[in-house]
Amino acid sequence: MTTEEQRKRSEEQDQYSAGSIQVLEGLEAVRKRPAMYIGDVGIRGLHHLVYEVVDNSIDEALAGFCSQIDVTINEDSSITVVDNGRGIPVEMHEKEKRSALEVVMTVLHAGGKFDKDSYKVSGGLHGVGVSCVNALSSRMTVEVMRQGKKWSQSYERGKPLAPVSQDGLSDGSGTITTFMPDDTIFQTVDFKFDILAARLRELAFLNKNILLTLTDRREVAENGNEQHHVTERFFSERGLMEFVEYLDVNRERLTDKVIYINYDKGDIPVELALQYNTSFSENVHSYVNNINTIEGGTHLAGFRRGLTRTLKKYAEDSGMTSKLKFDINGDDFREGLTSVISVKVAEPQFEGQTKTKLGNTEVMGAVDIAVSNALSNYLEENPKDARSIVQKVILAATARHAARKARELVQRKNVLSGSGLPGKLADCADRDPSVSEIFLVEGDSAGGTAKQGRDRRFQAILPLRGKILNVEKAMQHKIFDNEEIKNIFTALGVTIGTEDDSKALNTSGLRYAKVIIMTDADVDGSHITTLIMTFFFRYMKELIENGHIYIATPPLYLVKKGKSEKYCWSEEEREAAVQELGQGKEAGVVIQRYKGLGEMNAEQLWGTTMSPDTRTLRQVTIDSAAEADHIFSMLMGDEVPPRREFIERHAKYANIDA
Ligand code: 0RA
Repeated sequence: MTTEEQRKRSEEQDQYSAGSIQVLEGLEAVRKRPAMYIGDVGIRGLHHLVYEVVDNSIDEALAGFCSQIDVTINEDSSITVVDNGRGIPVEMHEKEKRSALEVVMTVLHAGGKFDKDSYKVSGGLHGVGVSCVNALSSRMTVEVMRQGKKWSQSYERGKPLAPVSQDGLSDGSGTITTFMPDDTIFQTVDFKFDILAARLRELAFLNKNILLTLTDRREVAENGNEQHHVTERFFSERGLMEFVEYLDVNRERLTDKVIYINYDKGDIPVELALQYNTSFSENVHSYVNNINTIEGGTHLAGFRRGLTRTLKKYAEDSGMTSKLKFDINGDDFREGLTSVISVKVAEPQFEGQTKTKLGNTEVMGAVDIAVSNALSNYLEENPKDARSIVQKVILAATARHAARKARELVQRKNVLSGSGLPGKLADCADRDPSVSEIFLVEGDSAGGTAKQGRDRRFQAILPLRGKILNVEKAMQHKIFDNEEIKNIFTALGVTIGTEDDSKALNTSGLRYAKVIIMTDADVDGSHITTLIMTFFFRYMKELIENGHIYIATPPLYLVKKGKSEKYCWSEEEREAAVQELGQGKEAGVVIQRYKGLGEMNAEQLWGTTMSPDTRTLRQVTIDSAAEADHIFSMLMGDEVPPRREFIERHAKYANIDA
């Protein structure tokens, strides 16, 4: 919805909400078509409910009245959000003839209307109003502490159970919101600690000096003899500067300090932090009113423009680029650059497929000017850093030219050699991508078993030799020189690079709807999966975003007794199988631990891991781009990381064939 439509809609709401019947109809609409309001009714939509409630408290903090927000996943999986703001107003609403609190909770888009002076920044993607959360909750309770008193009201599916009541006295002020998502609406009501933690961490970086906490009461952690609930605290004093440091934990920095720009003199506050590192990828994360603008937009365009022009001018004036035989383009200025840009826009226009692209044209110039001014000052004041940056840019331009040659070679080879498909690929018979799948298999031997076991009509196999290149640490021309990576590109039918954008991806020729990574269920296998996922994340992100990337899950155990066999994917399943087959006695039960795909024969591999009727595939999704970036930089850096755990946590468990 555009802001214009939103305004019209809320005006309509005002006219119609004279009687309570219409008001209830308003929330009925949310229950009838929840996806229209919160995006979807899956795991994403579920977590949006929490963001919505937290956003209101963040607004209160941005208005200067709230310093702490505590989020709790309760034992019964409901959510409680506590803030120490002024408390939602409870006085009589003139027009509505009932408490303002009740109006906020039961009228669509009524949030934030009572205080026209406060700077309300949330909006767009969420910002649908806490009444939507109420509508989609089987029950909800709001408690307000204000002026020494305490008020509360409870609801079921958005309907008040009683008028707002004053229940007692209070010391401080604030708002406590508790809600239980309606399990008749959501596919799952199981909140994920990590997803909420990633968002709260992001909010802490984006809004410095607010303490955010997340507690999980479903779990109890043991600490010596003491038991306590798992709580994580998120607080940032240096905001975006710390955000960039967090994203780059394991990357080697090119300059000592993060460059920080905070420009809030004009109508559009611009905050920006950037740091060059020795890697070769660009990691830019952009936000508008705390919303991650995945598709970019005018703020990002302004940033790029300001950065390119300022650095180019500095490089030319310094004479460092005078001997260069080829041009430097925009890409070169951003290789190895990690940055976060955050703008606050009063009436944001969100466009694009997922409504995460900023459209307001006035923002472009504002960001451009902020970046140019601050960056040229920085370069003048820090000549040593400036030289390092320009040298890095020259290196990037040089590598880009080498990469283009390597890439052209790859593409020419494809055109010349008939089908152009890699020799190692055992392709499927069907040419319809929508029903075809490809398994990327670790090692030639497992590849051989998979070739025997597969259904060749729709399943293709591409064996990969040993460890694949760590793209996080390699230069671009090395990447396109790598045999396994070339094979992945050509087998998938995906091409990369155009004249003006060396990383532009063309997926229109994608030959398989499902790209399935299949590796051993051991530490090495996890490492290889991580390397392949890093490659997809950096070079074929669209395939992840469009739901094409999956991880196969081979079994961990085979429990046998006589002729009876049971495959198991967890310790619990193994225990259960031992009980079942042993019938309490356990005698004669043999447990076989599978470590490698090679330990299974073709038939077993088909039955457990490849057959759409029996397998479980994990779909790879990106819940938080910033968190994924941080994790990949951590995993692929020098320190040995908990990779297995990472994969377990970040690959969504989805039996998509069922
Ligand atoms: C508008 C006005 C005032 C408070 C709030 C909004 C408010 C809303 C939420 C939602 C969650 N927590 C909140 N805290 C405060 C107060 C106006 C006044 O006191 O004069």
